[in-house]
This record gives sequence, C-alpha cells and structure tokens, in this order.
Amino acid sequence: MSLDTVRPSPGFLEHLPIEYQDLVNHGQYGKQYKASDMGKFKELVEEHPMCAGCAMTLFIRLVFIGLPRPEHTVIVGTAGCGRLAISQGNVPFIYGNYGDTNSTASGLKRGLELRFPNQKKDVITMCGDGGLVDIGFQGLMHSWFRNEKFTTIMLDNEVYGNTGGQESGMTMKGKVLKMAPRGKVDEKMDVVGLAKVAGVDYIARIAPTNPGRVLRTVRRAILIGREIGSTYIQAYTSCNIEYSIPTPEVMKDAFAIEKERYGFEEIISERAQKFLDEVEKKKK
Ligand SMILES: Cc1ncc(C[n+]2csc(CCOP(=O)(O)OP(=O)(O)O)c2C)c(N)n1
Ligand code: SF4
Repeated sequence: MSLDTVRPSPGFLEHLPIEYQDLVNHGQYGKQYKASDMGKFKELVEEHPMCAGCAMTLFIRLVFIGLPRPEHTVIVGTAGCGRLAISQGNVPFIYGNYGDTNSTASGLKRGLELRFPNQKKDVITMCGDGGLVDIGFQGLMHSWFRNEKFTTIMLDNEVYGNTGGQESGMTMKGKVLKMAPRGKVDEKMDVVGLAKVAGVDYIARIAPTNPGRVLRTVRRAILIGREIGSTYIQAYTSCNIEYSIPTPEVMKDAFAIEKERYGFEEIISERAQKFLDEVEKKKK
C-alpha cells in the first residue's frame, strides 16, 4: 500500500509477468492521468468478466483512472455486478458482507489513521444500488450521520443486475422488470436528498457521458473524503441486459437519461468548498 510495495526489488522486475512490468513502468502509481491520456498508459483495471458494453464497467474504469493515489487506496465492495470488475483492479479490495460495507469502511479508515499517522489513506465503498440503499441502508446512513471520512460511490443501474432483474429502491416507479412483472409501485429513492439531510460534505450525481468530468468528480470526492468528511457519488450506470439496451446504444441511453432526469449535480458544503479552493489554488 505504498509505492515501495508496488516496486519490485532490484533485479527482480525482469522475471515478473509482462502485465506487472507494464503496471510498474507504465502504470498509474504515483502519477495522475487525464481522460485524454486513456489508451496511453497501463490502467489499474483492464480485464473483467462483466457483460460486453456494460456502462458500469466504463464508469468503474474511469473511477480507477481518477484515483488520486491508488497506492494508498482501499476499496470496499459487496455482492453485485460491479465487484466482478473492481476485484480485478490493482488496488486492495475488501469484499464486504451485504449490508456492512459502510460500517467496514468506517472502521477501516479509522484503523488506517491510527496505523499510518503520517500517511493519509483513501477508503472508498463502491457498490450497486441494491447493495447500498436496500440491504446496506442502515450502515450507509449512519456512516453519513457520523461524518466518516471516506467516499461512497453508488453504481446505480436501477436494478439488481447480478441476480437477474429484481427491482431496487432506485428503480423508477412503474418500471417493469423480469422479476418485477407488475411494475414498481413506489418512487425511486432520493438518495441525493438523504445525503443532504445527513450533512454529507460533497454530493454528486453523474452519468458517464463526460470522462473528464467523471475523473474530476472522483478526485474531488476522494480528496474531501480523505480530509473533511463523508462524500457521495451517485452514478447512472445502465444495465444493458436487464433494460434490454443493445450494446451499441448504451452511450445513447446514458446521454438521453442524463438529459431527462440524471443531469450532473454537485453539492459542496462550505468547509469542503474552502478546502477544495485551497487544493485547487495550490495546483495552479
Ligand atoms: C446476504 C446476501 N443476500 C443476497 C445475495 C444475492 N445477491 C447477490 S448480488 C445481489 C443484487 C445486487 O444488486 P445491486 O446491489 O443493485 O448490484 P448490481 O448487481 O445491480 O450491480 C443479490 C441480492 C447475496 N449475495 N448475499
Ligand atoms: S447484468 Fe447488467 S449491470 Fe451486470 S454486468 Fe451485465 S449489463 Fe452490467
């Protein structure tokens, strides 16, 4: 979990698999890339077993590129499609039990602060809408009310994709799914609104239509989560299988949903804004 642990001992590098050599020589550790650099460096997550063209995979790939310090990051996830790709990334991953991701992340961040007082570590929970706000609701809300310093990312595909199409709290009212044949009765949960009520320091709602914006949002959320308090990103990551979106139409769908009801929104607390201004001023 530091640059020292990813660098092989002298003389050993040439004996490692080519993928690992590429990761050390051309990877993201200790560097920051832009969206326009994609394809020119070795990414932290490349191969994965998710469905071809799944927008969630694109978003996860962008999150990994956006990590400000991957060598000092731990990701917590749980059952659901996303963990199939997240667990392939070259960042430590904890496969939390259902419902306890945000409790695990709370303890982990506090423990890391005690264990590494001179080196800040970034903790992120990244899971599906079902995992976070249905089954994980209690842990999620309490981590926010306690103002725990880590980032929560919801991969909102508005369905339980991994188990074949049950409705979630984030499914739109009236939506008919394979395992919700009569259509969803209730409204989509307003989790951005809940985050506001809980006093989350940085909240963003986003669709993966603008890679540069995703990277900037991820970095802002992680920096504020590292130093100030809880942060939350809610990302529209369509499920082309359960929503029957033909693979070539996935981005068209993302643009259409963004325009209709998933427009980019960023809500930043006063103290988080002050912190961001300082960080962004230093960078210039
Ligand atoms: C305790 C427990 N209950 C149920 C399951 C079955 N299960 C696996 S993935 C999943 C749904 C995940 O839905 P979501 O979090 O929305 O993620 P998605 O697959 O849509 O990305 C369920 C219910 C499980 N693995 N463990
Ligand atoms: S089932 Fe849906 S969310 Fe899961 S990998 Fe396939 S397209 Fe993506």
